[in-house]
Amino acid sequence: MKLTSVLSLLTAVTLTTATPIEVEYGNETLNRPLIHMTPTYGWMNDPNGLWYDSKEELWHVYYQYNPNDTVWGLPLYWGHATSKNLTTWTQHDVAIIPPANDSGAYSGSIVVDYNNTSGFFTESTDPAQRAVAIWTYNTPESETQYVSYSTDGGYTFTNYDQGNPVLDLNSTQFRDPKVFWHEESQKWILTVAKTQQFKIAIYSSTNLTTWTHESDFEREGYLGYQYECPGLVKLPLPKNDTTSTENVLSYSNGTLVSNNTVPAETDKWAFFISINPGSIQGGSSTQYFIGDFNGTHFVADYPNTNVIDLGKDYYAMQTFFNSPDGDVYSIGWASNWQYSAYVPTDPWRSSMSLVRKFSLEDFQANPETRILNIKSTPVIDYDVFNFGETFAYENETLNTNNTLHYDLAKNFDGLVEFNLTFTANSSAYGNHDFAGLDLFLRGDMNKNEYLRLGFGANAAAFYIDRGHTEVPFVSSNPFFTDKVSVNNQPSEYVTNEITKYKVYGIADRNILELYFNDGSQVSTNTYFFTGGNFIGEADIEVAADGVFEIEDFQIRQMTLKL
Ligand SMILES: *[C@@H]1O[C@H](CO)[C@@H](O)[C@H](O)[C@H]1NC(C)=O
Ligand SMILES: *[C@@H]1O[C@H](CO)[C@@H](O)[C@H](O)[C@H]1NC(C)=O
Ligand SMILES: *[C@@H]1O[C@H](CO)[C@@H](O)[C@H](O)[C@H]1NC(C)=O
Ligand SMILES: *[C@@H]1O[C@H](CO)[C@@H](O)[C@H](O)[C@H]1NC(C)=O
Ligand SMILES: *[C@@H]1O[C@H](CO)[C@@H](O)[C@H](O)[C@H]1NC(C)=O
Ligand SMILES: *[C@@H]1O[C@H](CO)[C@@H](O)[C@H](O)[C@H]1NC(C)=O
Ligand SMILES: *[C@@H]1O[C@H](CO)[C@@H](O)[C@H](O)[C@H]1NC(C)=O
Ligand SMILES: *[C@@H]1O[C@H](CO)[C@@H](O)[C@H](O)[C@H]1NC(C)=O
Ligand SMILES: *[C@@H]1O[C@H](CO)[C@@H](O)[C@H](O)[C@H]1NC(C)=O
Ligand SMILES: *[C@@H]1O[C@H](CO)[C@@H](O)[C@H](O)[C@H]1NC(C)=O
Ligand SMILES: *[C@@H]1O[C@H](CO)[C@@H](O)[C@H](O)[C@H]1NC(C)=O
Ligand SMILES: CC(=O)N[C@H]1CO[C@H](CO)[C@@H](O)[C@@H]1O
Repeated sequence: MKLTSVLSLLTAVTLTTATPIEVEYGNETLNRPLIHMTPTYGWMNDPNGLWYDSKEELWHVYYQYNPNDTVWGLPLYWGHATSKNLTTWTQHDVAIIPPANDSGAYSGSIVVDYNNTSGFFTESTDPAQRAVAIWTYNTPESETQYVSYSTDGGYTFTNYDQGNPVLDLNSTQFRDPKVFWHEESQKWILTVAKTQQFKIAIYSSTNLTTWTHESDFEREGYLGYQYECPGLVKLPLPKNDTTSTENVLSYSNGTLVSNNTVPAETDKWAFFISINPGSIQGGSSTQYFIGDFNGTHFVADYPNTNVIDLGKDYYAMQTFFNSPDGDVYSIGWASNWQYSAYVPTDPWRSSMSLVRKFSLEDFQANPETRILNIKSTPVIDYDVFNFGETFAYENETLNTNNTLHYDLAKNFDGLVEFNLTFTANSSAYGNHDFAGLDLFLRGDMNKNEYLRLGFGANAAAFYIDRGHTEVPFVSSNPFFTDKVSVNNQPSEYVTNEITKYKVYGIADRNILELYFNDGSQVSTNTYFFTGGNFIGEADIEVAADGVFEIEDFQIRQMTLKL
């Protein structure tokens, strides 16, 4: 068919008025997550400036914040929250204020300048509280890097007016500086995105104000439309046997070696880059590379892209500066730019993920190949909760005629966690069967609203179906993917036919985090039920006989102690 005839066909179509996508508010304030940080009101996106104050033993989280609307807009501030326990959060006044109403204090990071390398501090500021923020000043003309410092433990900041901007490339696409202290070279290292050149520039400094360009990490992995929010962290390599220091696995050039004839590496560097739009999942996500950093250059061991969270709602991940013992803790923004402006919450929009601790593990990617993988462990302080009854089930083969039903609706507040360990027997189903194991988490007031989670043995994948709800946004927004899946590796190959899987899940009113095989893979997805319709029932069903054995299932409600 010629182009002209296509055009004439198109013009023949009668146009009708499109149905607008509407945001309908009901009882949404009832659905504010309990332990996923949200602003009290207004719009929130990227986490910024994560740091730990070792004097006050207090964790600080800042974030991209528009207090004047529930959608992104200028002026854009740094909102601020703190936590003692990384589980419940206290909101504070805005910390960084953009100098003009048509400008933004865009994403950036905070370091603790113990040694006063910047000269910003006097003896009156405790070394553990010498917080220096490096952030992007966005104006209609340019994006440049600004420095501000705090002498009151991170609540208010003073701009370094004599020296700002500290980096200016006369560019409108130059942002998201993340700074850390590189002990080996005794220098500050800054990674920053030249977003639309697909480059992460690496700079070094001795005083946080004069920066020397060292290298660019460019065009690696998945590109999408642009690179944002870089981050470089050191992680110790896993030990072969946690009970013995003798059996440390040896790695050489990123490859596991089974003898000690080559010097063992003790750690690796992970380089994080966020992509938006155009990520693998659609919209926004965060990828990473594992390799080495020598103070000037990062070199990846392998060119493959790894995705830190396989769900639809995890972006702009950052790590904390100065966490105890050098452990790596992170937070991601639990939304997706494809639909973040429309999600039905009010008077606030968006939550953060739970804090996660990262570690490297030797991961069985498939039966032939092991790779280094970042394992994510949720950080939850269980002292802050009261618990409902735990429903448990052990070592039973599930058949099509024995559905498990749990009535959880006692003491419920919309926060539920579960653990499920099961095996699947590949000799017990045929190619025509859909060998599925379903976990339904149903609303208590309206059981037609539910999450359907489960494992499809034929596809060796875990599915998440968040589409069964009466909230109009879920059915009307074409980007709010109702079904998401994770290519699910077994935690153990029990026999040739039998494989074992583990999943831990935590559902917090409108956000579900799933950790597979103790955190080898993670999937974070928001979901929306009618206000107040909190999860009150769970069912497990299977679609094929003799395939699945539940080795362990536990589920319980949690409420916050007052
Ligand atoms: C958790 O930390 C917050 C401060 O961020 C505090 O208000 C709360 O009492 C703590 N909860 C518990 C149970 O320790
Ligand atoms: C502070 O100075 C000490 C001693 O010179 C050095 O070991 C340490 O790495 C420095 N730390 C920072 C964050 O500057
Ligand atoms: C900055 O960039 C703009 C737009 O590309 C250009 O017109 C201007 O000359 C540049 N200014 C400098 C100082 O390089
Ligand atoms: C920061 O360090 C650079 C290079 O050593 C130096 O030229 C500059 O004057 C220093 N800045 C301040 C404010 O001390
Ligand atoms: C490390 O491995 C990569 C990929 O196999 C190879 O290209 C590179 O030459 C190796 N480097 C060293 C120092 O052995
Ligand atoms: C790990 O340790 C076990 C003994 O605990 C040993 O048999 C095995 O070879 C080690 N694996 C590697 C890769 O070093
Ligand atoms: C030990 O590992 C190195 C690197 O993989 C390899 O070249 C060497 O042949 C191995 N030696 C033995 C005795 O297996
Ligand atoms: C760091 O690595 C780069 C790339 O491999 C190399 O060119 C550079 O010389 C190294 N620098 C140091 C200080 O080792
Ligand atoms: C269930 O099976 C697991 C794995 O075979 C075993 O470790 C556990 O003791 C069993 N539990 C019960 C109650 O039989
Ligand atoms: C269904 O349940 C009955 C009674 O408990 C049992 O005898 C039968 O074996 C079950 N069916 C299958 C396929 O296991
Ligand atoms: C709002 O929540 C209350 C209490 O849970 C419930 O009775 C009411 O039906 C809800 N209203 C709407 C519009 O969902
Ligand atoms: C332009 C505008 O409305 N700015 C307001 C945004 O919110 C902050 C904090 O409440 C106000 O101080 C600004 O005036």
